[in-house]
Amino acid sequence: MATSETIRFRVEGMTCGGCAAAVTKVVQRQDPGAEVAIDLATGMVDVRSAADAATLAAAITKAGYPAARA
Ligand SMILES: [Cu+2]
Repeated sequence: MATSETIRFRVEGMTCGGCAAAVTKVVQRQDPGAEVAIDLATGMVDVRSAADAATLAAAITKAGYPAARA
């Protein structure tokens, strides 16, 4: 298993706790053990996970929140 690392994403379109919860759920669908820290004010999302960064960004984007590695 790959080593967990913290990956930072800049995510657009998150406006409230519901959005943050949705993004968290999307990440944890990719990796149930992922730790997700979201700063709504800046749109920054830190994910501690062994999942692939590009895969996570694509999943978040597909859920309606355009995401790119920060
Ligand atoms: Cu919201």
